Amino acid sequence: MSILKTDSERLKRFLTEIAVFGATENGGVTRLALTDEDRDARNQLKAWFEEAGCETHVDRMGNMFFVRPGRNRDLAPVLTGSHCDSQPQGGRFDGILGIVAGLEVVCALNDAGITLERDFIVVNWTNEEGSRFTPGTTGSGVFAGKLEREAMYGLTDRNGLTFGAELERIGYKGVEDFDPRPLHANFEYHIEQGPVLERQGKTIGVPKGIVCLRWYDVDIKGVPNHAGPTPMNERQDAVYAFSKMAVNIFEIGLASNDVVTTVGEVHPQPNSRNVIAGDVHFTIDIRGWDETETDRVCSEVEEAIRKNAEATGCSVDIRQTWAVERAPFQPELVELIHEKAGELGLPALDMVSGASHDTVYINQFAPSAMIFVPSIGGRSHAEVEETSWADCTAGADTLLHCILKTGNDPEGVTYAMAD
Ligand code: HGY
Ligand code: MN
Ligand code: MN
Repeated sequence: MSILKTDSERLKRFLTEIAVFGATENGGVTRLALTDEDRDARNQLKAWFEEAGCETHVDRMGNMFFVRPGRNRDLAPVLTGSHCDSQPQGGRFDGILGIVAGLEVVCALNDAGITLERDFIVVNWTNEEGSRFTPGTTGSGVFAGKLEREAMYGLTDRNGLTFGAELERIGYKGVEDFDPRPLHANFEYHIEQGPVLERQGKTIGVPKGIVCLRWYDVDIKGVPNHAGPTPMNERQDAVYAFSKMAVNIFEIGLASNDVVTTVGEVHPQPNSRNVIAGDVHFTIDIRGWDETETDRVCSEVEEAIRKNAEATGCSVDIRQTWAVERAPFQPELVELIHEKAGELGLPALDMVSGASHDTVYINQFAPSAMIFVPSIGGRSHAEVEETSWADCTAGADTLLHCILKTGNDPEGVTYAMAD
């Protein structure tokens, strides 16, 4: 008997049609959390899942749970899902692939007339990216009890709009506390967002976990002055101070064989070509698999910032605004992904996830693992982000078989939490 497969044309249609919401002229998407584009994509997902026979639950963080009923609804459900929001000028696959592949699994099971033993839930987690409202993985973080809902409602974007008001405005501030826990197993399917699978010629990535992460917000204060008459040796130039800090931050990351350091946002004030900047606000993203080395790098970065501020006559305020511990995945589920990829004839590779995902929090209350597929050129968080349709389907087939197995686990089968 041939092995059950997903429908690649239907998956391609889902991905292509959902990419319309926030589409950019260069083939990417800008679908920031809680914008009209996010709302429209959410509405489309809801319509598709309900057409496929799923129940929809929206919790108070706007997390959307699409439930495909199983035979025995008292058993702990199996979960998949990811996020619908994107980066500005982001890619058409990051996050959304995991949700529409979950939809395709629902449809493939429907086509095959299969009712799983357990409920199967596909989730759209709110604000994974953290670009418009910081921190990221807000929906999953509140659900995991690691972020405080009222504090998240108070987050503001650059225009002073709050998370809570925007969630209400788009109509996704749910009133119920839908909570399907305990969960039997969670698989998040996602593009790799790096170069490893493509360089190694592998189709399925099987991360052992997600790196730990530290986010900083830094404010430099210099003295704003005229770009002309002010003598060079009398300047307290916040952009000059920032530039020296940014070089150090990059080089500290370069020197570490595990940790990466990124300055993503830079906001000089008044940002005028003939004014010496008085203020610079910038952000730092630091990640590594080894928590001790990551924290050592954080200390070295903080020290370099202070040293450069002093050397340029500026003051500086350094705040660590987010920290997430490393998420090791459930070894039996990691093994299951390898087993299912093998049955499908798909070459698989053990790796670490350098990108963070909602599973960094889901992993704290459900046995979890992730399925990766290659990013062409290793590019992501950019409009050129691309994964071949064949690889998108290969990952969806792997997800289908992981859900088929765990969704039919009889009562009494359990997976210990990863330690
Ligand atoms: O930043 C991340 O790693 C995720 O893609 N938001
Ligand atoms: Mn993502
Ligand atoms: Mn992302």
